[in-house]
Amino acid sequence: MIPFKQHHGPLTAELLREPGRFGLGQVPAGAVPDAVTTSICGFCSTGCRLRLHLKDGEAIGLTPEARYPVNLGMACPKGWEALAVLDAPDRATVPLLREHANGGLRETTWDHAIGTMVSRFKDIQARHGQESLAFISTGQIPCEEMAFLGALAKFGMGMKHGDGNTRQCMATAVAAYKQSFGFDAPPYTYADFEESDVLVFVGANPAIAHPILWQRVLSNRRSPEIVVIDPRRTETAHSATRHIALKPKGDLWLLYALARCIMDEGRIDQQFLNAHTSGFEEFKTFLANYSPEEVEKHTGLTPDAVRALARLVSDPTKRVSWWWTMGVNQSYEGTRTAQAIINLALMTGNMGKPGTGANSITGQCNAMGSRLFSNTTNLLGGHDFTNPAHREKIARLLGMDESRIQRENGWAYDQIIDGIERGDIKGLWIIATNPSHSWINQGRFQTLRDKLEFLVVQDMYSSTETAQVCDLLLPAAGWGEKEGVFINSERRIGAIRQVRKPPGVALSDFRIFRLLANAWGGDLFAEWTSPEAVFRLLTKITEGQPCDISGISGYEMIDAAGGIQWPYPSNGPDPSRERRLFADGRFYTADQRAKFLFDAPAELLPEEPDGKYPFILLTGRGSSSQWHTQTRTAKSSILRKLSPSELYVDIHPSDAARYGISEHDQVEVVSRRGSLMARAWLTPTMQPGQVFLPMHDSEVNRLTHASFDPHSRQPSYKASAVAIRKYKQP
Ligand SMILES: Nc1nc2c(c(=O)[nH]1)N[C@H]1C(S)=C(S)[C@@H](COP(=O)(O)OP(=O)(O)OC[C@H]3O[C@@H](n4cnc5c(=O)[nH]c(N)nc54)[C@H](O)[C@@H]3O)O[C@H]1N2
Ligand SMILES: Nc1nc2c(c(=O)[nH]1)N[C@H]1C(S)=C(S)[C@@H](COP(=O)(O)OP(=O)(O)OC[C@H]3O[C@@H](n4cnc5c(=O)[nH]c(N)nc54)[C@H](O)[C@@H]3O)O[C@H]1N2
Ligand code: SF4
Ligand SMILES: [Mo]
Repeated sequence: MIPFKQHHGPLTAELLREPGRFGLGQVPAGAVPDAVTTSICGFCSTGCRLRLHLKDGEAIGLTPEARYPVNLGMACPKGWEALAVLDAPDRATVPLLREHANGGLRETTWDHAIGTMVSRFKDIQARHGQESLAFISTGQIPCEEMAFLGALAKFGMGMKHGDGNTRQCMATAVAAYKQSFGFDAPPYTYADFEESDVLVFVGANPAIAHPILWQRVLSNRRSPEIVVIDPRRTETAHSATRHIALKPKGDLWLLYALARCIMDEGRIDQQFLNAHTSGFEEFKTFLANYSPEEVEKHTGLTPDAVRALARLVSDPTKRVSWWWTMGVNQSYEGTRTAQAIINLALMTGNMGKPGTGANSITGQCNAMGSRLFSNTTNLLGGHDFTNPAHREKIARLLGMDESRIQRENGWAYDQIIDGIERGDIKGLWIIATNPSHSWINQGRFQTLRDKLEFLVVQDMYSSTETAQVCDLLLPAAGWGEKEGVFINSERRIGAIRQVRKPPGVALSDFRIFRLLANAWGGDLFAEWTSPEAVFRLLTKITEGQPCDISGISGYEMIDAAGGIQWPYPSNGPDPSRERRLFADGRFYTADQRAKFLFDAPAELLPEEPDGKYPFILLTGRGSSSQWHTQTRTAKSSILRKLSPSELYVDIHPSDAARYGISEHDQVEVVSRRGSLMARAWLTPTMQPGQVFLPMHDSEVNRLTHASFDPHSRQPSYKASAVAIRKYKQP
């Protein structure tokens, strides 16, 4: 059989324009809808709005909304298929409980499930201390639900440690913005894709991962230069005007060399620097050792190529915008890399104006919401657990005693995992994430299962790798079966609606949290009666913060406005439909100046390739129709058709020749931690010495090497040492 691998960029672009090819997105023949409502898509952070066509209150089809300022009538394959993935035989329809360690999961009632969870968790706390419970949350449930979860776990149940899958994803951007700007504040609006003269994508593959944003780039009428900095010649790089094929993790060296060239050639915006930044003089001194010649061995780029790029991104007649995602965030030095991008935007004055900015594109549909409301890294509403005034404010607004709020930050994801290994964490609650597949160096994660006395998983599907090993599965409603708000990459708040009944006795995460809050005891959550009631509470909590949305009265206002970007304070909000931050050059730091932050890059990768493991393994998104661990997208026959039918590994033809590997051969990919089998896909889009695996296969994270950024503690999924060999049947 010849394995199938798509060239998704052009294909997707073609399909986007021909929605007729997606049968399921549309209203089936013969069915006549009697009403329409709207909802933000529940996959990626683009935040496209969909029109749901209803019959008797149930959605029977959908179409992308033409007048929404985000997607302008477009949707990618996942959006079109959003309803199809709800009807799957492995939906979790009833609570499942493992009564005995070696027994199977058995159906039970909600009463028994919730009662058991509460008694097991309380028993663990009584025997091992308050801090022996932890939770792992998500960027994929609405703000109201994640706020409820974070508040219930921390203030209600007294957990100190809780983190989310956003640690795998956005933690670096959060840390970088907080340190540089004083608040986690991506400054842009999507119109900037169309307003730029030069767009630089660093470690980002939007043609695959944010296809509708990529369509916005393609509709830029200013004949922009589009630069893609990525070791691979990705679908995005193919359609860009310039591809900078740097060495993996050569980014920090390259970005410093660019800054050095810009400084040497006197192309800085001194006026902006003087008025709105601090630390530039120190940065100038630091740059002494970063000439393009000095960094060449780390970037793999010629000094001429670096100088030419430096001229392009510092052209004072051009609007230059910088965009980054996981090629930057998922790195052991991601925070400084993101800040090196911020530094370049600042020193060239590309900030706060149309078509500019140092812009992190978010990943999951509500990762931006989790950054403000998950109550994990930040206290609710972008506040700080260690700040007494913040604790007092939140306690007052929630009508509770301040002593319920932890005074210190809890552990990050990897520290929670270490805590399990040490025996400090005995009970774990995982909501809307699938770490047995997605966490780095998964083998280790899986061995920790037995160290937990009680593992609760709350998911839409009972078949996920993590659900399979839990003690209690709480069946959750998914997107389309509940309501709330998401915040997209450009800080736009949009509402999702219930258009389907959850299957069986599955409940929305919101209702599950209510059941738990009641069963746990105390009356902290008496007012948390509905998602919209909680939304109103959250708007109050943000008052006075950079993300102040106290001017938003409720869901109706959001819908009518076409989504609302934060900030939207109650006094004098700017009502424009598209708004960017920092137009006035005032940042959220104490002196209102943006900070130049920098550090010397590491000389070596955390796991350098060597004689035994000579290749660098890159991982990432494989196609527009696959979502992460595939619990959802694998359920649509159309999305399955648009995805590769087998796991493949991209290899440069010269490497394949050296190892006697031919196209479509079975290849073993081996790291110090594990191995897997994949079909060889020989492609010059790879550089020699590097191979690529899509993250959607459950085995890929067996190989990855766990290293972390010291500021953000985000895992470095994109640089592990591996070997490849042609598989020979024994
Ligand atoms: N179809 C689809 N779309 C998605 C998702 C999905 O699962 N499927 N997930 C969503 C989520 S949560 C996220 S976070 C985003 C992720 O969106 P992206 O970050 O765009 O996706 P990735 O493929 O993970 O990584 C981007 C690129 O980083 C490159 N890269 C690897 N190492 C380096 C390096 O050292 N330097 C540089 N400059 N580049 C490097 C990789 O080659 C890859 O092309 O996508 C979102 N959209
Ligand atoms: N090697 C490698 N690994 C990676 C990455 C990489 O680039 N390379 N990327 C990382 C990144 S950026 C991310 S974001 C993570 C993603 O990793 P995960 O978060 O583990 O991936 P998902 O498949 O999105 O998992 C979401 C889970 O929530 C369930 N779910 C969906 N909606 C709901 C809901 O409304 N309620 C409940 N209760 N459950 C729901 C889904 O069924 C699914 O099981 O993967 C990370 N892992
Ligand atoms: S681009 Fe993202 S938000 Fe838009 S339809 Fe696709 S998955 Fe949904
Ligand atoms: Mo992500």
